[in-house]
Amino acid sequence: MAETTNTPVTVLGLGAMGQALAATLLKGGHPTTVWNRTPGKDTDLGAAGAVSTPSVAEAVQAGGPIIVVLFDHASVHTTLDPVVDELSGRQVINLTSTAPNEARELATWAAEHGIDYLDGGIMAIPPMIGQPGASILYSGSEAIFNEHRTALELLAAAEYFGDDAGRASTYDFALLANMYAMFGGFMHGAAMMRSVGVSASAFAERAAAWVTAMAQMFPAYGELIDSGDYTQPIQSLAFHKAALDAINRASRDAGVATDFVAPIKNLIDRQIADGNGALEFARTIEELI
Ligand code: FVH
Repeated sequence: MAETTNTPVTVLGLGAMGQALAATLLKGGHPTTVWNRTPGKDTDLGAAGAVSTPSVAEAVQAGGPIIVVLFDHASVHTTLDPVVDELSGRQVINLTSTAPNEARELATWAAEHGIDYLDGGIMAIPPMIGQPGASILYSGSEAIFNEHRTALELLAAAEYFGDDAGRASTYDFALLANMYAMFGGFMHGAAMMRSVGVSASAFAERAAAWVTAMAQMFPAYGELIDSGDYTQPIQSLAFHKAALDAINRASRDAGVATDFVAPIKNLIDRQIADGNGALEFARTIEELI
């Protein structure tokens, strides 16, 4: 069924993200009903035309898809379990960050109760919602995705990854793991620069440019990893061991703890101990699986 901007939408959860999503749906012309556990987070949305309800049961009566954007997997069950009968035959789009198996559990729970379920991983922070650069990754019910794609695209670029409800979340968490390693590297670098009187702000621009340039290596690493042949290294494990050992010494001299870089050094050291020093650095992935 093709969607119109008149399609009503319910948003459960008015944290920073829920408020951003609801405000964008309202702006896009969707009659929007909102609910939050703690009252008082609906003031701006109410002024913008949202209908705020005191109970989840009333919120879901509004019709249309129900977007859930709560703290975690447990809070989704706490919120939806009491209204499970009212949800039968309805469409739930869960944008709460849940681990892949938690998303799959919710999809199974939904199916057992006659609820159509789409899971989503938000790759954006609240101010990015409705702006270029934001994306939301979906998996689970293709019917929900297709029917409401226009509304979903209002929020962020929308991409569908198949009927395994845990797949979008796997992408989400894989990308977040990438992000946290990158942020950790920045903290370490900024701590080193502080030892020579350079501010983190001054370091930030240079670090961003460097990380952007180095990210160009991902496709080459991807090809190597997929081939499973590490015998023609771009740079060997022995090369990277020398670099990590030097970073360790430099950090120690600067009085900087090595907590962020130690895990990667440990992985390389283990590979070297196994006699793989001449092989490609990307072989470290084989230590993880
Ligand atoms: N904010 C962000 O940058 C990230 C970006 C990527 C995706 N995440 C995920 O989105 C979910 C919601 O995030 P949020 O930013 O809205 O989070 P908070 O502002 O902390 O709001 C949390 C809402 O959850 C409600 N809540 C918490 N526990 C319960 C519960 N047991 N029962 C019912 N509701 C609950 C909370 O209500 P209240 O504390 O105001 O009563 C808020 O509405 C999240 O999964 C992120 O990982 C955002």
